[in-house]
Amino acid sequence: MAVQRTFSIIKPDAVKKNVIGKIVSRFESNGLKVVASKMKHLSRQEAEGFYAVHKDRPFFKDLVDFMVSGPVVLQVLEGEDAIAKNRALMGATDPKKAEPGTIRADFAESIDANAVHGSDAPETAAIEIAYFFPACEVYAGR
Ligand code: IDP
Repeated sequence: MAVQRTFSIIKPDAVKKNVIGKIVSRFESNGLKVVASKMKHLSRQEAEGFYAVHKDRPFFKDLVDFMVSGPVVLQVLEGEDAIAKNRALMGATDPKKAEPGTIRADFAESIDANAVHGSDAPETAAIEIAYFFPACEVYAGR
């Protein structure tokens, strides 16, 4: 499997819980390297644009309200099979269904406040990375 990049968000609930380091440590100890990182309080427009694919879903407004409720950590992770690896480390969307030992099982409260986002495919990873990071802020191959 080739080296890939994926986009990660540590969501407002996990930032409020003070577990940024614990989550990043899971990435690093599982072969994912942080190649871009910044903390940001998303505007409503940024959150709506990021989750535009869900705009017709009943949970869209709650999702956007939650994503603008506090600062988040935006990151690009790089490594072998990074997209699937990150999704495995995150666990299922609903923390009640997430495997023990996954980030969501350990740090998330609910399907709304579920600690992390991770890209689900190479195409979405490329779009999501470019949405928040200009190429000059991604330190690949360091
Ligand atoms: P993912 O984050 O595991 O990829 P998606 O289906 O892409 O899950 O959904 C994006 C986000 O929308 C989820 O992480 C979660 O915060 C929220 N979400 C998804 N489904 C529901 C739901 O049924 N109720 C409330 N929020 C949801």
